Amino acid sequence: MTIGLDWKRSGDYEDIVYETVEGIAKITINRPERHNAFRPTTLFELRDAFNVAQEDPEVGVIIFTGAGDKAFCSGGDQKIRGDDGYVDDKTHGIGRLNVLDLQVQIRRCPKPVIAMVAGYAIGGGHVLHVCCDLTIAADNAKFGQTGPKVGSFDGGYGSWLLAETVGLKRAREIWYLCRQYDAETALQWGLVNAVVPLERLEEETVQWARELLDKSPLALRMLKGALNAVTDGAAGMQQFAGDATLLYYMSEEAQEGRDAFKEKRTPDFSKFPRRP
Ligand code: S0N
Repeated sequence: MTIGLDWKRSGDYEDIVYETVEGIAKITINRPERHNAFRPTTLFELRDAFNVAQEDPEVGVIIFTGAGDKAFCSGGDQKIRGDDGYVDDKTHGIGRLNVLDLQVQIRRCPKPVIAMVAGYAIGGGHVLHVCCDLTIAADNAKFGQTGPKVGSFDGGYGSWLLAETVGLKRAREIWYLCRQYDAETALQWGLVNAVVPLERLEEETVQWARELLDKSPLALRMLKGALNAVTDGAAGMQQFAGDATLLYYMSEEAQEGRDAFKEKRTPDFSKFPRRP
């Protein structure tokens, strides 16, 4: 499944692997013995790794995946689920539902995030791929929700972003019936962008990443913000407005205001057009 790229590993993580090559960051959940189910520690580390990738000016695209070819992620680790969320040695005995923070972080990351899915993307793991910008699936991928079977549900992105992606009727079917869907069905439903043989999964995903790296990073940033803003309401508009301010800061017109303040003079905006 891996191709001959010289991935450089960094970070001191227990549950995940962080690697970079040629402007691409790859973040891998590394708990194959539990089909890459996440526990609070996994999510703390994922949040850190996504932050590292976002802050690294060399990184233009993030690939999010799971170790091995059996699962992308099987959701919350049911074996450490307590009575008020998930508990491990990093949670001070308090149950956590901290996958929600990661979902928001993926949405707000201004760089494209590609889910690279081999095997199961199930439960909270399915929601994570839905939150990613693009999904490339191996031909062995299986998709589905399990909430009503195992006593959980995701009424946030897991519900309405899924409905936006595949339509309301199909989102209801996926959640209510807890069936599993193969990669071809997911492709037909618009749940994934491409399906490739398992042995070509990383090669294809890296190819998509390289194509993204050839594009204007600011245009991609604005498009991601625009496409998310409709679903994310005020929070999405706040991010999009922040990006508009960033673009304005980069203009001579805004810089005239800054320079005039620093030079203790009246700003001269007369040379800037009053655009129709
Ligand atoms: C994926 C399934 C269908 C694969 O079946 P298969 O191929 O028969 O393999 P298994 O033998 O079942 O699995 C192999 C080993 O992996 C362990 N394992 C698999 N999944 C999990 C898991 N989620 N947690 C812990 N362990 C897991 C198996 O137990 C087995 O190991 P051994 O043999 O040692 O026991 C099948 O495995 C399956 O159905 N898995 C469970 C899928 C599931 O129900 N996931 C949880 C769904 N719920 C969530 O994700 C919570 C939602 C959520 O995160 C959330 C939403 C909104 C707000 C907050 C939250 C939050 O919780 O934070």
